Amino acid sequence: MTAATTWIAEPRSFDLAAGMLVGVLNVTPDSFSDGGLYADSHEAIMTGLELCEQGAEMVDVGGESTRPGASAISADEECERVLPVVAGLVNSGVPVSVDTYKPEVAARAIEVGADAINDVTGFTNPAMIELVASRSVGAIVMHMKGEPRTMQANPTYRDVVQEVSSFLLGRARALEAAGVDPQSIVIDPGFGFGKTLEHNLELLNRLDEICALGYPVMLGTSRKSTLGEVAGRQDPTSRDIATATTTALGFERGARLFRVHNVPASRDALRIAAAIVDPQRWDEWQQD
Ligand code: HH2
Repeated sequence: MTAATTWIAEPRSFDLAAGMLVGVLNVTPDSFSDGGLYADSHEAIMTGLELCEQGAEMVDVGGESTRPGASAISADEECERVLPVVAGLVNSGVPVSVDTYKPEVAARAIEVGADAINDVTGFTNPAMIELVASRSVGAIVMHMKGEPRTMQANPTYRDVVQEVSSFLLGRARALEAAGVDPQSIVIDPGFGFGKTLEHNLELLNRLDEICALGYPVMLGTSRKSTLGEVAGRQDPTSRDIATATTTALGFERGARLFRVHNVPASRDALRIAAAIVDPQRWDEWQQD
């Protein structure tokens, strides 16, 4: 089955044919690569706008780190961090997804205009399913084995691609059964979430199998430790070339959404990959 080439129903629809970059904006004190960067909401909003000027079509705002070992915060605290930024970006015309697994946070983010909810727990909470079913927002369904506090303690799979695929398909079907428009669903293998380096590489290599499930696939490799280990880069901010490489290879294997911290690097990678994979696209760009 070939994956859909648009995401979310009109009028919020995104054309995915040439790929779509989603800029990461973490308003947390402790995210692994961009934690503690913003003194206030205004600064965060300015960064979100810059991500869009650089080529992101959506900004993913997160208020709680999910890095290995991170601990959870309350919904109120998360709302305090996230809502002013979501509202500021929405009011400036920027499409926003909110990275949360908490129904209270998701509901309030939708009230202030969020276009999509990015749930790293894969909508395993029925309240999250109900919420996206009752509003016409996008749903990003991610696979995670375990929970952030313990997920990297020796994760094991019989076949990582099969296990991740069947989880994602099951969650997507559950969303559809609850009334979510299939066109609103994106799936994400959850690079680095309860996976070893070998699992992450295998997921990337066999990404076409996940794309064959028929939903648009998001890739969230940006600056993650597997890339650091393979490329020999300790500092997460030095992993943007490695990230862009996975953007190009991921596009070639069928992924269409890329959640990245550094937009310019992946923007170039995506453009080159799209021009190679789809020469007609390149003809169209030349005529623009
Ligand atoms: N990765 C992170 C957070 N949210 N969402 C999706 N859909 N896919 C991902 O791979 C993904 C995600 C972790 O990265 P980051 O937000 O940069 O760090 P932290 O969790 O420390 O805030």
